[in-house]
Amino acid sequence: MASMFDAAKQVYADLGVDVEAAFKRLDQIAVSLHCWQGDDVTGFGNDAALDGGIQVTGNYPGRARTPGELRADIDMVLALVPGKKRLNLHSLYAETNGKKVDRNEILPEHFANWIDWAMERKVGLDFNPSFFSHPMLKNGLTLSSPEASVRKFWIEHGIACRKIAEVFGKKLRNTCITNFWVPDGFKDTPYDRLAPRERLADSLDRIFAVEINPKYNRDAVECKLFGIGAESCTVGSHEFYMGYAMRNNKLLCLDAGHFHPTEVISDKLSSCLLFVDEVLLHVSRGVRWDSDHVVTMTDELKAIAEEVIRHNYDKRVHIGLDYFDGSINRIAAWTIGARNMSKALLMALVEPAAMLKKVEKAGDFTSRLALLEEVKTLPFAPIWNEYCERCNVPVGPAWLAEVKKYEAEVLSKRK
Ligand code: RNT
Ligand code: ZN
Repeated sequence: MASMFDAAKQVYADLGVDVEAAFKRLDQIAVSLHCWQGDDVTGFGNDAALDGGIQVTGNYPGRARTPGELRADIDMVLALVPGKKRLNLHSLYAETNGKKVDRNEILPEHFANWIDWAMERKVGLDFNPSFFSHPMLKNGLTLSSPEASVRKFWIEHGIACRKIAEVFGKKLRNTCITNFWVPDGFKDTPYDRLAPRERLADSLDRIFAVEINPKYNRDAVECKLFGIGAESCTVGSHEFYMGYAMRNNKLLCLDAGHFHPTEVISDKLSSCLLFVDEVLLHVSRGVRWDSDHVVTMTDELKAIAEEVIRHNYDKRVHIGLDYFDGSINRIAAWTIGARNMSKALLMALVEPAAMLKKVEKAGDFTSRLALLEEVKTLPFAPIWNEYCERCNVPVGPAWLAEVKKYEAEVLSKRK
């Protein structure tokens, strides 16, 4: 194995690529694992079915049903994915000890177990208010509802979540990124598209008016093209949030599945980051619609990673995963997507950057195309395997055997 790595390393060195430097840089780039892949976005103590225009399909056995099961499953994923990781929680994952605590009343203490868990593993936490799967989502609207009482409830929820996030950041000494995604939209064509947008902006202003130290928490806003049952107009569209983030100094969240099918977020990064300081990514894979399929090694995934690496956005782009597949082993789904994200970053890190820059600058587009094509068949696998080995995670497909064992010993017993 070592000799294959050494040979591959030399191939890259001949192209001016420092593989050891690539490893070091990758060690510093965190990928935030979305807790909701483990239980089909169900959460705890929540009786409402998943709504808000998102959907999980499949009923593969072994879904995590309790906080303990979910944390055990995430531990499994942490042991299979190389590189730096964070955990992204939704407010749905509060632990209230069987007590009914409504969303506008959740407190940091309801996340005490998660904080302990994160502290022990030295992983940062990210957070999300949950504006769905709740009776106060009325006529498909929350923060943009015409009913003041509905808006008030969700504004309180947003504020409660930011206060929880602040505690995450403070206790873990690691800035939390809180993402606001609001499903609000219309199944059929509205007459007035402006008023709901004015109300959404106003509600967000009220949520963000509460001062939280940015050292502990920073907020992101996520746009969307459409959801199931909200096909004709989404209140929080791309233009809405691009404008909101720019004016209010928020992070812009770009979800790979939230645009027209031929539109890609990789191309948006260099534009958005000219005008907003930081971006949050929801790396996902939409198939025909925002279907949140497991992240695979697509051209777009590679392009997203390339944009981050080529423009040195390591600190300005926060990488999170966002998909939910209940049709296959959920731990495998998590692992495949997370390993692919990390792998795509490493691929981007070992591009012959200096050569590519040089030929492009010289206007030699022939060489640029030739090089970009040659790169595709360089001996990357031994480089990736070496990285996995150094991170103490399984090399190659060996992770799958561990998932199968866990399935036999743990998941299959969950009835
Ligand atoms: C929905 C958004 C949002 C959710 C999660 C669960 O379209 O992508 O990010 O997937 O918050
Ligand atoms: Zn998303």
